[in-house]
Amino acid sequence: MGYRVVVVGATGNVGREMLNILAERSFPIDEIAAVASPRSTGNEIEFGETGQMLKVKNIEHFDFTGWDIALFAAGSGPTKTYAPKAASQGCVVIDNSSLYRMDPDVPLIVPEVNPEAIDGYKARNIIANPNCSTAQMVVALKPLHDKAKIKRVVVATYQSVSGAGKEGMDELFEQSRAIFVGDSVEPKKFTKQIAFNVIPHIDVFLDDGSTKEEWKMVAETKKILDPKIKVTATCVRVPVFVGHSEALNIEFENEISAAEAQDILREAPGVMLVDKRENGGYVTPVECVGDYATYVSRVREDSTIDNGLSLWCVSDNLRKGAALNAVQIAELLGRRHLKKG
Ligand code: 11C
Repeated sequence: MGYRVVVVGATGNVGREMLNILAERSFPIDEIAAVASPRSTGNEIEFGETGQMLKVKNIEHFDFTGWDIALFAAGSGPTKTYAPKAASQGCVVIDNSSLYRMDPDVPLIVPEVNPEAIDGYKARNIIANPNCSTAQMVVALKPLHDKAKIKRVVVATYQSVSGAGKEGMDELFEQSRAIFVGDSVEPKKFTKQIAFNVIPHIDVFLDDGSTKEEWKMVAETKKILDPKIKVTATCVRVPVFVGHSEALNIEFENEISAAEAQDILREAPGVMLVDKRENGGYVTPVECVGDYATYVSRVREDSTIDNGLSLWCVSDNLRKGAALNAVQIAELLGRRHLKKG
């Protein structure tokens, strides 16, 4: 016996990956519904590579009664209207938007890091999925924090355009083509040319000069991992289609050598250590696409501070950063709370 599962925002980058990953991981499903905005209603979408075609249903008329789990990848606007509706109709919402992440009555979960926090979901029947750049970072940080207690993290991100949705991917493709054929380049989704360039700006600016993407990495890390950890972030968009990269500098309370960190990371859940200290002995974003792991490379001691390490971390932002983490939350929910069969 399986679950009745709804994917809301099923036609977007993350919604499609949710369907792919549910199918890939053989999530126990009795019935699956693909739901989206009226614009996509009636379109057909494949449920992973199962051959099963799903007719997209209109979110405006969808009744969540009798459905067990809704994976939302719809953005904050539609989520604000439809997530509370689904939750009140008895369907547990796992939401990928930023809307509920900092709500004290909504658990913010990365299953490798804080699985026990899911037990608080009943307050609102909603569970939040973190921002992609936070998810991969905390997977890498957690085992190191357990060993040597992290005091402070300085992170610079190199975030792919798929984080900005299909429009972001189209813009990189179109601008690259335009530059090759000598056409003019018009930024639309991004604030400046993204092809052959980098842009130190993701999400809106805040009063202190940081951006909301940077704030999310600070606030979400505290909620998921440890409120005492200080994080400072610089988030940058780079001309990569899929896969976010991060350069981390970590200051620990206790001593930890690079070799110890490598041994810990080699065994850590969700982490794949690829750290050969030779040409090509590290992972780049194109190599992580379609994978589940958070790859860690370039682990080394930082001799400019006491107990400091630097490392490089790469993951598929549409998978561990979004859809995979949401499906892992659904699996965790099934194991701990919504047992079937
Ligand atoms: C990006 N991290 O790469 C963003 C996308 O809060 O879930 C995800 C935004 C979020 O643009």
